[in-house]
Parts: sequence; C-alpha cells; structure tokens
Amino acid sequence: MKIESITLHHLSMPLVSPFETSFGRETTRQCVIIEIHSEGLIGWGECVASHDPGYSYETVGTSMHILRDFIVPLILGKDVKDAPDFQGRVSGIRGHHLAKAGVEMALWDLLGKRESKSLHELFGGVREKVEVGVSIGIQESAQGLVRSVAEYVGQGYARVKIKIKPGRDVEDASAVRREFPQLRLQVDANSAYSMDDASRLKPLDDLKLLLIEQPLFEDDIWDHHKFQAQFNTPICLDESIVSPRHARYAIEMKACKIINIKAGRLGGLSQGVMVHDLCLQHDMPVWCGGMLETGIGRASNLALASLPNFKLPGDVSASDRYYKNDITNERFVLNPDSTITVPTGVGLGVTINEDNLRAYTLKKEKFS
Ligand code: OSB
Ligand code: MG
Repeated sequence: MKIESITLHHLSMPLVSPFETSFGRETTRQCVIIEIHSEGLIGWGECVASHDPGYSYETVGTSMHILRDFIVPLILGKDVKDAPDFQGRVSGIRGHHLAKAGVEMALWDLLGKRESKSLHELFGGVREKVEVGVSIGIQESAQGLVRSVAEYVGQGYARVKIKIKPGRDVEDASAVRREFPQLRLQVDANSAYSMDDASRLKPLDDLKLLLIEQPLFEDDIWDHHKFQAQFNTPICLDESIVSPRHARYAIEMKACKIINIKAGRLGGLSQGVMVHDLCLQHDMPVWCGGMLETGIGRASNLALASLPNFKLPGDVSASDRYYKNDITNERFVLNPDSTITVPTGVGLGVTINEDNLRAYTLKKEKFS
C-alpha cells in the first residue's frame, strides 16, 4: 500500500465524567488520531497517549514528535505491505509503542478496506459479540463509589473494575463487595504499591475478586512473582507487559495468572495478537484493556477481543460511558447480556464524523 499522505489530529474530548486513577484525574481525554491516504482509500488509527505521562512515559507531545520526526519519514511515499512490514521499518525506534500502534491501526483499517474484510475476519476472531465490563475511577468516598457501581450495574454491566490507590483500597473494595456479594469485581492499582504494602493489601484476598491488576512498578516483573506467591487472587499485569517478550518473562517467572492486552502498550495490534497466541499456548487467559478510546480505538479493541483466548470481560464499555459526542458516526451500545457487538464492516468498520473530529481538534499536521 503506497502511503500518499498522513495527517495527525491532536484531539481533546470532554469525558462525560472525570476519570481518576492512582496517577491522576482526567476531565478531558487527549489523543492523536492518524489518517492515512493510500490508493483511493483512507485508514484511521488512534494513538492512545494522553496529555500527562501518568500511565506511560509517552504523552500526546512525545507521540506527535515521534510520529512527525521519525515514523512518518520512514513510511511516507513508501509501499508498506502489512503490519510486519511496518514493524520492521520502525524497529530502529526504541520504545514509543503508543505512537507506533496508532499508525499500525490505520494500516489495518486500510488493509481491511482493500481486501473488503473486517479486522475481526483478518485476525481470525471467533465471536460476534464480546463480554465487557466497566472501569470505574476513584470517587470522592467509598459511599460515592458504591453509588457509581450501582448505577453501572443498573445499566447492565455484569463486571466492574474499580481503581485503587494507597488509602483507597481495602475499604473501597470491601464496601463494594458488601453491597454486591455476587458481582464480578476486580481492582486496578496502576503500579501504586511496592512489596512493602503486600501484607496490608492481604484482606483483598478475601473479597472474591476476579483479579488484582498491576499492583507494583511497571518495570518489576520479579516482584510481581513474589506478590503473586502471597495471594490466592490472580494477579493480572497491564503496564509491565510492553512486548511479547515481557509476556514470556511474566509466564516463565509466574509473575501473574492473567494478562491484560492493550495494543497501544504493546506497539500494535499485531503485537497484541502475538501476546494472545503466546498466552493461549501457556493456558494463561487474557482480556482486553481500554484507554478511554474514541470509536476508532474501541472498534479495534472489539475486533481483538473476538479472539478465542480473551476469556475475561474487557474494559470496552459503551460509547455513552465516555463521550456524549464521538468522532465516529457509529456508537457502541451495551447489549442486555453485558456484551458489545463486534463491528462487521470493512476495516475497523467505523466511519468518521467529520464535524465532531473538527470540533475536538486542537492541532492538525499533514504530511504528503
Ligand atoms: O489501567 O486500565 C488502565 C484508562 C486509562 C489508562 C489506564 C487504564 C484505564 C482504564 C480505563 O482502566 C479502561 C477503559 O477504557 O474503560
Ligand atoms: Mg490497568
């Protein structure tokens, strides 16, 4: 596919409600939308870097820089065959997976449109709809959290994840469990703890949680092994797994029992499929994480989550949980059985709402 032009759209979108994690609070979500023109077709991708380097060292600022100054020159005017070809071209760029993944997504959209296939078909997905849950940020109080959980359960979400941080962990999770004894519940610490906190967190083990996500530092897979050894609840790694190699380290070290797959963090959808396949071989279930995506990234998450080893509900909620107006014309809705239907249209299966895209764009850079 001859890459004729690339446009970077730096977006800022208001969230329907603030999202607070152990690393900060967002009321608007920023990202970079990537538009690639090739042979009469347009491919769209989403780079999930946000404004602050809280979840990842990458930000909208670093990804604009890496995209503009390094990735774009490597592919503009070139004939890029597919995802492996793209990964080969950018292999000299260390890290910056969120930036690379945004471009790879646009290439998959183009590939699907060219072959008249959905991403779900290209990946070999095995289900038409995927089980989903909702990720709830830290609220002003445990009571406020219980109210928020009740609201989402009322909307039909059968699995809830709550964010925890020091001072807002055992008590918050216990309050939710007390009110919802049967709810499929899990917690996410976003690296807020160290091994010194393990004994204090031990009461989490009595709350019948599906998993404890990323309690410790991102670059410390070995301490997660020690943490997992002290807990019956499965540990799930998110931030630590930045490549298929890291997934292998975690499996070999018994650092976790479950892996959260995010194509952005791994450097591309192709890498997400690789981690999926590796985990399948090792009987380790995976689930699809989320980064508060627009309809573009959400469509790609649904296609990925249709693969067979996605055994737990994903953080892929309905569009209205995030945005009043989205940049895709399609909005994703929650089915009564706590699933979302996988798009079947060609490529990502979504179309762009140009008015909304323009309204949310802070800055646009075109290369041709
Ligand atoms: O750790 O899973 C995370 C959002 C932004 C950054 C990191 C995380 C999250 C979420 C939200 O938990 C998941 C979603 O998109 O609903
Ligand atoms: Mg997480």
